Amino acid sequence: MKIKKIETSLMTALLLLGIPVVHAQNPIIQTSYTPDPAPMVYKDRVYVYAGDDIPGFDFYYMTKWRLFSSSDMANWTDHGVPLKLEDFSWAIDRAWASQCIERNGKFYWYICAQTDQNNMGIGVAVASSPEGPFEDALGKPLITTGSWSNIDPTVFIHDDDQAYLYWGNANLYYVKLNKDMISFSSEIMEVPQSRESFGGIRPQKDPAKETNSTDKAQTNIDLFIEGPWFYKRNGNYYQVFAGMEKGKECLSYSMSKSPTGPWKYQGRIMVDQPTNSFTNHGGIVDFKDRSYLFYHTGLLPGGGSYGRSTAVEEFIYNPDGTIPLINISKMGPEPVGTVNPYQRNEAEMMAWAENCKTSQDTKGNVYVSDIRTGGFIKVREVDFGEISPKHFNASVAAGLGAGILEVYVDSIGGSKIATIQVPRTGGWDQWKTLSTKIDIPVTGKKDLFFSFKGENLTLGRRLFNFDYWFFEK
Ligand code: FUB
Repeated sequence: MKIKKIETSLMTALLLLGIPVVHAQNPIIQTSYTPDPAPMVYKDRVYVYAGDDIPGFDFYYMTKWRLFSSSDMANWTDHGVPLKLEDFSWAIDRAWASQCIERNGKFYWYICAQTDQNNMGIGVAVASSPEGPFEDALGKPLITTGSWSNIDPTVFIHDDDQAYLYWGNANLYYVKLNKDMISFSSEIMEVPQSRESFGGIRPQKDPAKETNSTDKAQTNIDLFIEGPWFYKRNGNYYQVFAGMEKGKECLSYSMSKSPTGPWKYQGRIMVDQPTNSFTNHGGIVDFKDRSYLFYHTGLLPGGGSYGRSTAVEEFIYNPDGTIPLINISKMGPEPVGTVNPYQRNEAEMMAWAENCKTSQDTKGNVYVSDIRTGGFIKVREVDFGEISPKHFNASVAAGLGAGILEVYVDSIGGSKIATIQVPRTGGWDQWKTLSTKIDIPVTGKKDLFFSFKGENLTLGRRLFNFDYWFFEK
């Protein structure tokens, strides 16, 4: 952790000196901790429903769920907190892993949380848009069997319209959901586990057949731990799950030719990686004809096992449908789209950010807040076209003056194309759209940097809030 802090302050120093710095894209969100990513492709965007870690605790005490989306896999828009524990009258703690799915224009977000009966339950919230507003569909848990295994729901709608909800920790369960997606008529089924189906068996389940723990450590047997991710692709059904690797979680998977098994263990997907986190939690989707693995690490500065962040890697399936071994990377995937600078773009759409956060007002509007000197936002693949814009506009709010918003292309320390001095606007929620001329013409596709500075005596203090930006020709 110390090394990371040094890296961060070195980066800030380089930026203040105007020296270009190359920034990684993983973890994909830098303004909050975002464990247990659950990607959902809807229309032309990937949505990532995630948890919210609070580093500093020594357990997964989590109170809300966050949402981000992207149309290009490089710039991620923060949609704030569409769901929190208080939205479920029966939930008392542990806002753990979740997944959202669309059916007939409604969005069903399956979550798990600690119930007032002091075990874990699975609930479902419903909305008419992927961004919410969501509300508890039932006013009670959908699954509540008095078990601590009721965590990590994963949902999938089969070609024949039958929806399946799988979940579990140690034991893996499923039900067939009714068409309303908020009830089920089938009994809860437990999926049998064996070496053949999930890589290993737990000693307490079948002690006679299991090796002892020493043998297990030596042979490094895999196990279904938690975090199932169920989907179908090209006639194959997949259960990706958090498995076991030398005392910490890896990502593993099993395949089947039917949605209910039998499952055949296929091996590990992400193993022996310096993730700086005990847990891992995977989700796989195809988007724009490419395949992506979402997972989490504790690699954001200040992070760790209780400060986990979403990361993503592109991969290519083997010809037989099996999944290759995937390593974590700092760079993440290449952009698969561009940003149009001539429309309103949210400031909270970013490929990388430092020394700023995001906040949400009472109407749900998300904006960039807590901006400090040395901070910046990077936006990738902004396509200015063949004719340079003439003006840059930014919607900002400041309770105190003296903030400066500089706009660079290529890198900070590259070409500075615009500068806005941000005055007091009358309050931190009093938005003003400020406009300035472009100093240096800019054309083609560029990475754009918003750099935050302050006049004298502003070091360390809040500079301004930033809601959206656009260029004009
Ligand atoms: O985030 C809390 C729990 O940690 C999740 O429910 C598990 O999958 C593990 O990631």
